[in-house]
Amino acid sequence: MRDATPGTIYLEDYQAPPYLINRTELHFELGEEDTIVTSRLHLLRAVAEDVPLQLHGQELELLQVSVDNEELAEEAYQLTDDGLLIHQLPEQCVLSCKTRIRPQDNTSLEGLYKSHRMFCTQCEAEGFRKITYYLDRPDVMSVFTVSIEADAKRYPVLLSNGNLLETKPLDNTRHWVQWHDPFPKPAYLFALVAGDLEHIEDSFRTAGGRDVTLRIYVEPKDMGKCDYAMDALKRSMRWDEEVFGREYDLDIFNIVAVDDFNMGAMENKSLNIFNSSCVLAHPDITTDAGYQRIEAIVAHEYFHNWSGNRVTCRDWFQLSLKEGFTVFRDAEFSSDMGSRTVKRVEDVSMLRTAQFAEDAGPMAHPVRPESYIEINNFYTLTIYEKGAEVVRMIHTLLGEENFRAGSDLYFSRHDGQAVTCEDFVRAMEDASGMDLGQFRRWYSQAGTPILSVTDSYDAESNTYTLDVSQRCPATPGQAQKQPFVIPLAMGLLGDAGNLPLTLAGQETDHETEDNTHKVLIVDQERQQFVFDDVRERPVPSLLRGFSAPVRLEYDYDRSALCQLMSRDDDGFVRWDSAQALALQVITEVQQQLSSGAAVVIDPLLSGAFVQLLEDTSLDPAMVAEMLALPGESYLAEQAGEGAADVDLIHRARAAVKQAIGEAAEQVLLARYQALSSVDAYQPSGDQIARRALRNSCLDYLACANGAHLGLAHAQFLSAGNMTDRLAGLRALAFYGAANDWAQPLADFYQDWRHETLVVNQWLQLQAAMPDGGALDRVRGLMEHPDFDLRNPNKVRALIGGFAGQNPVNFHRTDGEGYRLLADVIARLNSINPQIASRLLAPLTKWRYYAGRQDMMRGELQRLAALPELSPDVYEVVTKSLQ
Ligand code: 0A1
Ligand code: ZN
Repeated sequence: MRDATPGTIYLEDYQAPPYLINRTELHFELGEEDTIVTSRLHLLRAVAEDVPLQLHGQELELLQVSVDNEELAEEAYQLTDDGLLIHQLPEQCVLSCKTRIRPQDNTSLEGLYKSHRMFCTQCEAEGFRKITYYLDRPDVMSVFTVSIEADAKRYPVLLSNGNLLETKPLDNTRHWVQWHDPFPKPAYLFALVAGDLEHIEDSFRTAGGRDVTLRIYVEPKDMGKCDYAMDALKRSMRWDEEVFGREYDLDIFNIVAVDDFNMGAMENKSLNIFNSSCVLAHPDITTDAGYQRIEAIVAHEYFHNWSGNRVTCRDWFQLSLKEGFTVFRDAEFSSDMGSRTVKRVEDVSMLRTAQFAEDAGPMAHPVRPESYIEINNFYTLTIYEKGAEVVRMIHTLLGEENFRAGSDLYFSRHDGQAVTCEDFVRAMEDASGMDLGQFRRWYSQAGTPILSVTDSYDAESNTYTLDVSQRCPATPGQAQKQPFVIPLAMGLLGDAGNLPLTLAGQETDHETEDNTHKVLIVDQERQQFVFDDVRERPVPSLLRGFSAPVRLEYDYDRSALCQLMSRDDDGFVRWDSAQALALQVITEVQQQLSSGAAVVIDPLLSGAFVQLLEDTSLDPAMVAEMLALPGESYLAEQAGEGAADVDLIHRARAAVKQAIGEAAEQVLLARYQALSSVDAYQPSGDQIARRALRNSCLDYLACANGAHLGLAHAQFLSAGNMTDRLAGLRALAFYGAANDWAQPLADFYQDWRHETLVVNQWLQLQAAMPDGGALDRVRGLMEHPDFDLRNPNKVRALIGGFAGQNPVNFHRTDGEGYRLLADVIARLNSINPQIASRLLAPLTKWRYYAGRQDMMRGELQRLAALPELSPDVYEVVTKSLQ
């Protein structure tokens, strides 16, 4: 917490570090009252002139400081607000600091802290400075040797990065271990864990023949929930060898699960630390979505070993260098493990709902930001997901082979270095010979470009013309934008299927297998593409596979959407057309409701959905995705600033859903019955797909007709896995009355109260229920013995669930929803600023909500006026009010 206004840090001010730390030796004496950390930093001055050394440090008590074993007199150093300043150091020396910290009081969960009885660390981005004085910046890479001593009974397991060198009992009740990591790394990848943990063990032989010991450490209560993550880890290791040529580089790889963790997981070198919700799995407690998330996150953290650890970031402005690339890698992995189209649809759906909103809001920033106040606020969907889209576009532009060559060059050229996004792009250019000059604007310009397409057909000359233009709305600090390079993947749909494509002035390439698919390069404000030899007026299939993160504008009529939905070659376009059709129908119903006109729901939509349901040759997972109506927050975003009416959106969407449920009742029932399964639960693609469609049928049925709540109840009672049990409970909770859900919710809690992760799902479901009692229920649950403001998972489930997934109650017209959120943020500001700041997101969208803007702004102003605002909350609140 700082009193002064937090300052802004700029990319253009970057300077290389004046000192290097070749070796770092750390000794930890872990205790219940305090923990003593002794460091020995082998320093080397990197500049000619004698500059003072400014080490970062926060919330540390300095006990002793010495240079080359000589204790420093007090006048030789200076403690500053955020660190330690030392003058007149020799060019090369060993600086030693002894500091005292109190991990048990550290509620920010950054640095060294306690989760239950376990000690653990989270150092990214700047947590290491809460452990000891250090050059806590990613371009200072050092070889770490770490010794830990602790009570042997309480903390039998003592872990850090790299290889275990030695362990010994001490002559009291304590024991001692030493770890050594041969790979130089920045401090943000340091990790330490101490606790009474158990583990499962497996091994993996790398392509090069190295045997790697794999372990997953958990609290004893969680021992039965590690197998799936271990399996996912081995599959990730093999996949990275096969697809990216990346092998693991040490003899040991550890994962530890902790219950108190700010994010999903952390890629510390050879000691990944996971939020328990992202690693522990069992059919009794984990849903299918949970299994898929675990697989993706295990892979993501493992892939960081190369994209992040071996090659790291020069500074935090380059965060997307490791995150965008690694998200691209984990998405490719998940696509290869399951259905590529379904994975793409899930990712795009999230990107368009949440990242587009971020890019249109007050916190919008480029994939490579130019300034920040608090770096923790920049672990965003833009850095991660849009960053991955940028890498995906490079992949599309270069093609598979060149992309792989670029990746190989990047890793070999920069192994052991801390580099920039520019270095990544240059490696891609050098390996492919392609000029990505203009493409670089994706890194520097914020905002979602709008790609506007019109077309014309000339039956005389058999030519079809696409007129394409691009523009990008202003974002904070960037009023004008230059044109982007937008790969526009497309095809043309004719009566009998996709048509062959011949671009005017270009030779037809008869050699290529697929001449019905093209990637047009849009790189100017306006461009025209003329196709020859088009024998009929086609329906354009645009932005196939979501080939660029843009908003596409093309005036499709409903029959064209139905054609694309049922017949286009591209699975993404089929899904997107269903979304567009549903969006048109829901928007029309909104207009009818607000004008008082009779509500007429276009039967074209239910007809198209019936067709989908009747076609048993389709992948059930894809059908489930296509049946999912656009979410309420997506609809609000589509309405535009000042135009989103939450209640109207809710009513219109519900009416459309009900109409579909009624029109498709018979086929919904038939598929619901036919998709039931007696097989033992497996998180396999096939089973997950069947459950997804079956539960989507249940959702429509329960929504359309109270008589079907019995199905939901029966499923809730008889389900043999958490996916089906929760889907039954959710249908009761969303579409039933209190006497339908009160008892099942109470029973669910009784049955699962011993499983924290299930209790969190129980909290989340109750927070998201749209009934009028939601606000009071959430208030009540905040007093529940199982709720804890210090545990980020619980806060995310209950408070995040309410503000993010319950629009009608969060946006209550009396403003009480906003007040509840702001009150929680005010309390969390001093407990855990990172989580407090993340919870602000729904309030930052105040510009969209008709009739609510003043109330939402009012809460932001109330927060802005609080004394001792953390930099995290300060940054988001002030930028949102600008
Ligand atoms: N680098 C991790 C995520 C992570 C980021 C920040 C954290 O604390 C501020 C913690 C974890 C990843 O991408 O998985
Ligand atoms: Zn990551």
